[in-house]
Amino acid sequence: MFTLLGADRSGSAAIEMALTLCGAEYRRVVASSWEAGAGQDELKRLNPLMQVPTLVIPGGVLTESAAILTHLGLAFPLSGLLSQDALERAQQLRALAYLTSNCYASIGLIDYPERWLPDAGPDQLDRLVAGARSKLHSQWEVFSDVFDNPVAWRPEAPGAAEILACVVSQWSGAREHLRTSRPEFHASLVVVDRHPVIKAVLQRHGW
Ligand SMILES: N[C@@H](CCC(=O)N[C@@H](CS)C(=O)NCC(=O)O)C(=O)O
Repeated sequence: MFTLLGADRSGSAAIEMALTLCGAEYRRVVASSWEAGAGQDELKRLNPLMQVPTLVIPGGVLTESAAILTHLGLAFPLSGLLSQDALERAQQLRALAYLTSNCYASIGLIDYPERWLPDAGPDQLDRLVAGARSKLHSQWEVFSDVFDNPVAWRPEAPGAAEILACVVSQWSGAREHLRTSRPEFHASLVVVDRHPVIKAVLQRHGW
């Protein structure tokens, strides 16, 4: 039994998708840094950064989406989250690391610019957000150029990388940007969206 701390329209949606593909039982606890309550106190205890997704696994706590998805892929080899082929899996792990260290990190800057520039005024913060948003969109273009190939990207049979890309691309205008700048990749994300497990979670989150 797993316990997933998360919130609507947050990155915890990707872990819900993954846990469902694993056939794993889990309990959801509504928790986030932006909503006070019992869940937030629990989150603070488990993850000093107070970020979701945070997953309680038998014997420990996991944070960081790439680590959570990799752990689930290894623990549930039949889930299809990670390929059994070493070369394909290497590209999938690269995609997960790319998504979290580039795209997801830019979202943190866009959402909380004051954490990077604590003394800045509103104009400077607006400029930082605009710059981070433009950087995010170029990071998505590079993701499409590098990973949209048959070894790394399987929209018809989504695994960990497709799931995380599906969720992280919901934010900060990424889908709208890709629709015009990388239409084929955008169309492949729509294929991921239509997978029954993914579609159900997207709907539950109001996407
Ligand atoms: N590096 C983390 C980032 C997680 C993250 O930034 N989560 C957001 C929600 S989507 C969050 O909890 N932000 C609240 C905060 O930073 O205060 C991961 O890969 O899972």
